[in-house]
Amino acid sequence: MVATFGRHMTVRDAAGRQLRARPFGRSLVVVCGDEVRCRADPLHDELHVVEVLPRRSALYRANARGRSEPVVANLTRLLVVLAPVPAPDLFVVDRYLAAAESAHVGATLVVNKEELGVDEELSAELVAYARAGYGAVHCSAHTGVGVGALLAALAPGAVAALVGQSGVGKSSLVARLLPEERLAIGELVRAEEGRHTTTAARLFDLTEGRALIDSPGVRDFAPAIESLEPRSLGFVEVERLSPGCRFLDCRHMREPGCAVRAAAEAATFHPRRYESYRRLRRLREELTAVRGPERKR
Ligand SMILES: Nc1nc2c(ncn2[C@@H]2O[C@H](COP(=O)(O)OP(=O)(O)OP(=O)(O)O)[C@@H](O)[C@H]2O)c(=O)[nH]1
Ligand SMILES: [Mg+2]
Ligand SMILES: [Zn+2]
Repeated sequence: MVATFGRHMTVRDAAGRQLRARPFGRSLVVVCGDEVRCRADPLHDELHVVEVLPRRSALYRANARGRSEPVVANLTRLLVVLAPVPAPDLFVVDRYLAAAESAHVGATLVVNKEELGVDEELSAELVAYARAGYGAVHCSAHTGVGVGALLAALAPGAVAALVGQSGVGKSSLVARLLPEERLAIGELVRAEEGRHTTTAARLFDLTEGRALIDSPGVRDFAPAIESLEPRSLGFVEVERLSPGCRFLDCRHMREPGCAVRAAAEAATFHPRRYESYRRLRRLREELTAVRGPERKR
């Protein structure tokens, strides 16, 4: 599955041909990156998607009704893009990182528009992410600085999804990274640049089997609560620190003997990241209360 436009989508067959398709039945949820089985529709010049093959990985968000919904599938890396402008919302960044960790998908921060300069405040935050273990690539889709490093951060065969706030330059980076022979698609992306925001996720092939999924920008991102790792909520620092907590079922909020809270008080766990964890924990508890107790998995 290469692209979706509402109920319309583009699929690609084994020979690399792109074909128009439409899901067969209302209940079939198909997202960019999905592998699907199709059947020809003899009446229309279109295919019917009849089955979505099991997903090896997926990023799930909570939709407006709080239900889990896939965003992209079969990704092997999440590229969380931010830039000096628009002003980054790091709580959104944290929630993407938490969703990726919970999905066992490695995440990399992409700091685009580097030629605009990163102020001290953002630099300090980036240091905190580096300490947590997240790699970051500084680049510019405009000057081309760092785009080689971004490509190098993707292993051959990697399927990387670009996510982040609207206007950080995801589509511009895709246009920069497309190999020469795909210039036609690149031109299409470039023509859109600056004027149109991306409205549908779309997959682009790079060299050596790498693929990039461009996705629409967001103002906010709420991960689906049932897909979050229940103990750490996908915060890698919490995963590392929690063996030191007094209670095995510590939620790392007010519990006595909590090693996570102690680390945040000592600032060895970045206090803003801890605040981010607490917000996500409260959100999860609110949603769980609304929807009733969790079912055992
Ligand atoms: N200065 C500067 N501007 C950039 C850079 N990359 C992109 N831009 C500009 O940022 C704006 C948004 O770029 P897009 O590539 O459309 O951003 P996007 O993340 O795809 O946005 P959505 O599709 O809405 O999510 C455009 O005006 C680009 O020209 C960069 O490296 N430096
Ligand atoms: Mg875009
Ligand atoms: Zn704890």
